[in-house]
This record gives sequence, C-alpha cells and structure tokens, in this order.
Amino acid sequence: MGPKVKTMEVFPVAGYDSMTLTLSGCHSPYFTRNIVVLTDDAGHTGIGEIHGGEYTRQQLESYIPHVVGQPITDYRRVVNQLRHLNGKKADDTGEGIQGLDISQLKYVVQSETAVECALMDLLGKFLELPVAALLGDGIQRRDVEFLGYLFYIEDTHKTDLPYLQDDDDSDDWGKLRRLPAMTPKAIVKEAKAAQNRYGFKNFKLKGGVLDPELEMQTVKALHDAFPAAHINIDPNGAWSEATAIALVNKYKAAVTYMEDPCGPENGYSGRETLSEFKQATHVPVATNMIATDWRQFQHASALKSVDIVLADPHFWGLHGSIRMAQLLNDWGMTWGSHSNNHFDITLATYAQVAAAAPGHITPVDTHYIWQDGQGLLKQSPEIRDGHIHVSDAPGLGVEIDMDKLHAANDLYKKIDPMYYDRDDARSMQYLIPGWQYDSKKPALVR
Ligand code: GKR
Ligand code: MG
Repeated sequence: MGPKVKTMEVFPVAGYDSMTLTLSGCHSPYFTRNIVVLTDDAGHTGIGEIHGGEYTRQQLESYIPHVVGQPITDYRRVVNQLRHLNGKKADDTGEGIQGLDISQLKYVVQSETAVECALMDLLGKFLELPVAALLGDGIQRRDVEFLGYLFYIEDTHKTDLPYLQDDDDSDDWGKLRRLPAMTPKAIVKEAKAAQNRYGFKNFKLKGGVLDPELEMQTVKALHDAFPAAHINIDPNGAWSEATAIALVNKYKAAVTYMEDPCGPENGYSGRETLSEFKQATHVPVATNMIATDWRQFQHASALKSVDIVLADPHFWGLHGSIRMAQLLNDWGMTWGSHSNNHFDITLATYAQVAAAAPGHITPVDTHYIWQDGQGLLKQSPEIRDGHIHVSDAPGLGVEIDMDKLHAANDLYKKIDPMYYDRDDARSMQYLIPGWQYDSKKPALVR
C-alpha cells in the first residue's frame, strides 16, 4: 500500500503586495493564501498552496479526518471524496468564474486541489519521480515558459494603508514594482525591468483599468519596445464587443492574442460575444472567464469562442488541468494557466503541471514577480530566460522552509482580519470615493 499520511496541517499565510490595478479595483497591501502541509510515515513532507481566506481555510481543515491515515498511493480516491464533500459551485451564474466580482472568488477555488498537490508531492517523493512524470503522459518539456505579467500601479501615498515600500533595491524591477506606473512609458519601463531580471520573452498587460483606447496605446508602446514579443491584454471582459472589435482591428499589429476582451452584454453571453469578436477580428482569444468547467467549455468550443483555455490547476485540479491540456492539444487548441497572487509553492506547481501539458502551450501566467523575495521554500524555483527548469528532483522538486512558513503565518495573524478575504474595492475607494465594482466599467472610468 505504501506510506500513509501521518499529519495534515493548514497554515493561513499573508504576504505583501503592490498597489496594482484591475477591473475589480486595487490590490490591498496584503494578499493571503492557505498552505497545506502533509507528512507521511515514510518521513516525507508534501505541500500544496491555494487561495487565501477563512472560507477556504475552514474547508481545508474539515478535510483533515478524511486525509490523515490514508495511503498516499490511493490519493485519487481521497481527493475525489473531498471533491464531493464540497458540493456544487455556489456562484454558478452560468457566466463563468470571474465576473471579477472578488467576493465570489472563494466559491470558485477548488480547495481540495491543495490536498491533491500535497499528496502528489508525497507520492513523487515516494516514487522518486517529479509530479510532472505522474500527470497525463508524463514529462513533455523540461523548460516551462512564463510570461511577464504587467499591471498599472497606483500611488500608495494616495492612501494611508500599510503598503510595502523599498523592500528590494537590488535592481530596477525591485525598485519599480512598488512605484506608480500609469502611462505607456511607465509600463514599458516596468516591462524592461522585469525582462532584465527574469528574461521574459512575452508579456501580458492587465487591462480593465483605464479607457480602452489608452490601454491599447500601452499595448502598442510595448510592441514598439519589444517587437519580437507576444503581447496580450486582459480587460477581464469589461469592454463592449463593439469596442473590442474596433480597437483590436485598429491595433492588430501590436497584439498576438486577446484575453477575455469582452463579456456578457445585452442578453448575449460572453461565449457568444467572444465568438463574434473572433469572427470579426480573426485574433485568437484566451479565457479564464467563459470556459471554467467542462460544461462551459463544451459550449465555448461549440461556438468557437476561444483558442486558449487558461486552466489554472487551483480551479481545475492538477489532473483536471492536464486532462484539458490533452484535449486542447488533440483538438488543435492551446493550453495555458491563469494566476492570482501566490507564493513559490504555486510557482513550482505551475512548472510541474505545464511540464506535463502536451503540444504547443502558451507561456504560463504568474503573479510571482510581484511577490518575489517572500518565498516559503528553502529555494524558490528561478525564472531565468523567461523559463523555469523542471529537474528530476522528486515531487514538486522543492522543500518547505518551516521558519518562513511560520513567519508568513504570523503575519496573517497580525494583520487586520479585513484583509483575510480579497477586497479590491477598499483601496480603490481612496482613489474614487464610494467606488463600487462594475463588470462593464474599467476601474478608473467612473
Ligand atoms: O490578480 O488582480 C488580479 C488578476 O486580475 C486576477 O484576479 C485575474 O483573475 O489575473 C487574473 C486574470 O487573468 O483574469
Ligand atoms: Mg484573465
């Protein structure tokens, strides 16, 4: 039967963030995550990371009696049982996970995937194989490309919130990532600093913040500065279909693909408007909004609404994400992964899952560059030349640093509980009093 799980612990943790902007508002000074740590009777430790917040922490804690004592080799049965304890997605409006209404995010997160990850880490250590070798048809690539994820950044001095400043003056990236960046020029500078540190070849700009024309001017400035780079902008469905078509046709030379350029409007679903967008522009579409489960995916593919499905393992599970990658590859479509703020355990997980995704994949999203320096591992995976190398090291290929984990857990206990669940309206209201989320209005257009 192999080793059995001896202990399971759940650590809510916090880290610092920049004042980055999205359709949902402004990132808070802190972000939170939940970390699962398992030990087995073979003496190994397995880890998994998932979104923060008390709702998810409580779900994870309720899993403990169903995990402790179970054989790690039978982990699929264990995870399947947890999945059924969760029941149905509570927010299923049919439009997908993310109208970027952050209050709903907790219902989207599949907390059992943190346990799946930790169990696979243990199994990999037992079998002396990387997690990627245990997924799908095994390792498909050793070097996984990540994209440079750029954000507009607001001036923290407009608030009295405890945003971190001056935490890293080792290079331009360390300095710039905490400073305001609201113009095409400033975003190009941000991209250059990120490229210098991480070697990114390709970039994504988070949109849904300024007037769409201004955001496309930023995309053009990025294209002019990095003519060989693939550039993608993601307004999270905020633009009208007509705006998205007009702007993408105007700036077509600058974009390689668009991520959720438009969404539901006037009685048409996001799957319908994106299908029309594709017909009108012939520009590929990526999504983490309209194909977020298999039933939505079936409709999205029938309508030919998407080309790239960003199947984040936190939402699909590690095996679920690879099941999607295999199907997309067989159908001539493309796999990628969405991300939220995360620590380095998630970074290692993305690298393992992407290493097992067959065929051509799109560079993986990561927010990690905004958190770099706050790792929970003895050694964080390194992004070099825009890639993470997946070695033969077993499991996730990394080891938890318990001192760092306890420090991040202490920070969680120290911060105001109002930060436990993500609320991007709070900081935004310093910029625009009374600001409220509107899925059809860029955050600074009111
Ligand atoms: O972290 O603010 C953010 C992102 O906007 C995130 O919430 C999105 O879910 O990055 C994500 C996306 O690609 O839509
Ligand atoms: Mg997206």
